Amino acid sequence: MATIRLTVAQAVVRFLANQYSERDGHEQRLIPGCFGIFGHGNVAGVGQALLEAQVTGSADLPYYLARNEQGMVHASVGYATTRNRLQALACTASIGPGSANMLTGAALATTNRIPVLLLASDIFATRVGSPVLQELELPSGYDISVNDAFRPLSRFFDRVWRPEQLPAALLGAMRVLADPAETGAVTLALPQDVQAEAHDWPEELFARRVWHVARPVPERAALARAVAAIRSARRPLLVAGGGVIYSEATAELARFAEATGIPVADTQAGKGAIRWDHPQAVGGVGSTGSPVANALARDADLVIGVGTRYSDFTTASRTAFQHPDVRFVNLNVTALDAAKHAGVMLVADARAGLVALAEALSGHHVEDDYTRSHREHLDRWNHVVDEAYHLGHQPLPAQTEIIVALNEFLGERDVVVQAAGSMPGDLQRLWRARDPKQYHVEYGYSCMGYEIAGGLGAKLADPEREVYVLVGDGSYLMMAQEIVTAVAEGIKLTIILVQNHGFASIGSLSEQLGSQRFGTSYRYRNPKTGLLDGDILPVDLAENAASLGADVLKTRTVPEFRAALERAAASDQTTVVYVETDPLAPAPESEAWWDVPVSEVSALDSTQQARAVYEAAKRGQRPYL
Ligand SMILES: Cc1ncc(C[n+]2csc(CCOP(=O)(O)OP(=O)(O)O)c2C)c(N)n1
Ligand SMILES: [Mg+2]
Repeated sequence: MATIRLTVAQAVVRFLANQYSERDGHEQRLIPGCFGIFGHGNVAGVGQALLEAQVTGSADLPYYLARNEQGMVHASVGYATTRNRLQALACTASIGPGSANMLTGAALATTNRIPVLLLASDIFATRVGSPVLQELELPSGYDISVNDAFRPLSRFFDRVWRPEQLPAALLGAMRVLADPAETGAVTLALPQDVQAEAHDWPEELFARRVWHVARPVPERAALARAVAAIRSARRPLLVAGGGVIYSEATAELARFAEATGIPVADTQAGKGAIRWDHPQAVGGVGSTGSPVANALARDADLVIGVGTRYSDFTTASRTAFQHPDVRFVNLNVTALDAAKHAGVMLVADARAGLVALAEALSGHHVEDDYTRSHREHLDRWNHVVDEAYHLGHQPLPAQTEIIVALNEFLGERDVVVQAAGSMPGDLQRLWRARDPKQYHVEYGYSCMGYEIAGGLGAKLADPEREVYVLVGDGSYLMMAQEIVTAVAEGIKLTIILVQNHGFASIGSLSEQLGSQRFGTSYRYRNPKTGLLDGDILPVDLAENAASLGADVLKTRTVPEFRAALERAAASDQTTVVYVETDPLAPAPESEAWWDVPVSEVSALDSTQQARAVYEAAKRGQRPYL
């Protein structure tokens, strides 16, 4: 057996450079690059291996230096989301806090079912010098390190204590990354001494390897059950989730909707699965959805979930579907999701499943009355949205006007990126998506700080598209540092920084729940009230962005904002368009609920009143058994 002598880290790099994924006959690199931040634990292991690969040309694994480890995992998720999970990036971090900083990113990736390979550096396998700097020393076991915290967050976790374990660990990691049902964060914990240790590897380890990304087809009996349920439904509603987009099943979804007349609502991850102006599209469903989709959901006797995990936002905390006999048919590549709400399980790839359903339902069409009723409702809603588009709110614009101006400005293939705050709700209600990859809102984990980093990854994955990041001031303050990475790498982002001096989202939620906007604005502490309701702080986030190397355009009105978008589009530099908005401006309602428990006993009137409202809403919650 021919062997090659390399360190463990050199072997990892060479192996990763030779992995490919394939779906529908198209091949691409499975791991086309690596983000990283070096420290002890990876600087002389994986870091040396990446350097050697670049200098000698022995392996092709481009390296991107990030500014925060959480940010680099977000960027990788942005990348893999854009590539429909066919490609993922690796992330290398130093031991202790460097790797621990990736934990939030791991949770985000796994929650959203997006692949990312985390190369977490670990304490010495030999333990000769223990405890090393940044080692968590637990009296209960010396083989536990901070990296064990990745176990519940990873779809695959392995710690390579010895070089001999590496080949199996690498193959296991690739299998999970490329499996649409299992994918998420994959963590390989690499002890710092093992990374630098040499070993004789079989040459075959580095052969070009292609991982087939499967499109499982539905079982015939399951298909028959699903078809029977759909044929017998009078008021079916299809809920399109992110799985439709990842599976590239949007054309098949449109055909299915046209052939059957079944209306299609979308989720946050699924927006763009159907064009907003498709005759069967009824907008977002759930807590932040459109009243049209929510009215249809309320009366639906059958919900056909395709590629959705039915988060509480989608089901309005299990109040969205109120028909006494509502049933579910769930087409999903993941059995976990297909089984939800005691649904008829159709475990399959979204595209393969939709094709099979369309074929088996040939000639079937919902009654004309049903189609007519939702069309009228939709026309009324589109009128409401048009009005929200041009509110003319004074003196500061409403956030909805900014979103809408952006929506109107964006080209068909341009991308909007968001994650947390009040914007995902406004976006789900108002955004008119014209391309499956236009709406990039991370709302599985809804992580403040994803926006800029995720946008960086999205742009890296598809440089031909213009990427517009919408970020609130709170989220900007949590994680703006990847602007520096964008500037250094010459990756152009247009970042719209929406300043409203705190948490418009949680502020309004707090008020609604009787907590009086407590602790949700970024203001001076007021000596009179003892609360953070004093003057506005002397904080200039526009200057902050400029200090990170971005071009900055400050705007105060919608026309100024539009002009700034024009200038940003004409530039090839990362540009921050700064805009102040009124956090109290009105926005159209979803007419749907979200379950956030209110204190059962309280000395505050506001809380008692909110509790009464909460208890009434809670009675509408259904188990869907
Ligand atoms: C990392 C993280 N911490 C806390 C939260 C809870 N949270 C959701 S939205 C929000 C406020 C967001 O503020 P900002 O970005 O300014 O957006 P706005 O609400 O003003 O639109 C908070 C604290 C979260 N989603 N993510
Ligand atoms: Mg804010």
